[in-house]
Amino acid sequence: MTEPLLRKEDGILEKCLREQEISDEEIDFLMTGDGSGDRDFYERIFETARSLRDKYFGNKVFLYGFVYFSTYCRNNCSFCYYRRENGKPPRYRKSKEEIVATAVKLRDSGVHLIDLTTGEDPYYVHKPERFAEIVKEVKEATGLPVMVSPGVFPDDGIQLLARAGADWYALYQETHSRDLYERLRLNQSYERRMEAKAYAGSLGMLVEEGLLTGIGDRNEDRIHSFRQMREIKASQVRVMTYVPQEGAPLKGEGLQGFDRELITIALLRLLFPDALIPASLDVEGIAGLEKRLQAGANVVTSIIPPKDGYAGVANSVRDVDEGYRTVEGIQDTLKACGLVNARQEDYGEWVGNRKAKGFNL
Ligand code: SAM
Ligand code: MD0
Ligand code: SF4
Repeated sequence: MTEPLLRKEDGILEKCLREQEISDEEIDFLMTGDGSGDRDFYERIFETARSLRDKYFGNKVFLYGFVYFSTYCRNNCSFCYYRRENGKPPRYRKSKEEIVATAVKLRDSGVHLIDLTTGEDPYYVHKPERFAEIVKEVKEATGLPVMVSPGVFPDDGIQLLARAGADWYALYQETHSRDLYERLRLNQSYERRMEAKAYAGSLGMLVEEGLLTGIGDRNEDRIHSFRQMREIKASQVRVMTYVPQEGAPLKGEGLQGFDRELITIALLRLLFPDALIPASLDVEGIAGLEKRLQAGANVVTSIIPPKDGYAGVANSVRDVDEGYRTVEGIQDTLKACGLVNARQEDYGEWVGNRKAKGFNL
């Protein structure tokens, strides 16, 4: 009898399951594949990612309500539909009352967190107390944890957000390779963006870091980013495929069937087994949810109330008014993956425990 051959990836995945560190060369191997073009190769990686997710989260997923309440922006990111120079997107700034009412509606529909997002709108950047007031009222009205995604705020503004009770600061570098960063976030300081999230962490907020793929990023860029994500102690880590936009100059590399994003989601799970990892409805809408969850994600983000005039980012309108980007609209997909909505108290507990571990500091 011949012994079955131990494939190289089996040894690496075994280490991941035991939560032992794997080398950059091994990460690169998992990303590149074994050259056989074998779908099974990736399926084994996804399966390992799912086992690690199950170990920490069981079959429960968290759901994030997305409230993009101002689409004005002072920046000109080359990849973004809402960049200053683009005349195409609808520009709106919702009132505090509208925002609170939307957040309550999202809470009642079953989401676990409210993500309060804006462009870098001078109306808020120069008067951060306005953003802080919204955080306070949304927390009071919903009783849910709140994430803020305001872009780069000045330190005193970040302080106001922390004091108002913001639980999370989301600020995506997109890449940690300077040359790429400079082509994406035009005229924005790399350091200041990193410092802002570190400062938010030092005030007790949890931090979300994120990457874009399909922007000319190579394996080594993403491997470098994984290290940076660890260094800043990000508690939520994401990757999204760049979706080309009308009126945005970045051409990108096409959508590659989203394979690069999926393998990166799985690698994030292998490297950060107990972290939150989003499957965003903003990239491909409901059609792309199942494969992102099957790659190891455990949070569904970009749930948007239909017909209230709120936009997504990478896909500003897709599936929104059709009602697929809702808690109800994703239930069949969750079921197909053997997953269920967590309870609202499960999420509050997770956030509380993560803060108590000093993960943010
Ligand atoms: N204005 C704030 C900022 O830039 O930090 C908050 C907005 S946040 C919702 C914008 C994020 O959406 C970006 O950091 C990027 O990761 C993602 N995004 C924007 N445009 C995209 C696109 N065309 N394709 C994929 N992701 C995109
Ligand atoms: C998402 N459209 O989760 C949202 C957004 C901002 N914190 C999140 C990129 O996909
Ligand atoms: Fe503005 Fe954020 Fe879009 Fe950049 S990604 S243009 S900062 S809304």
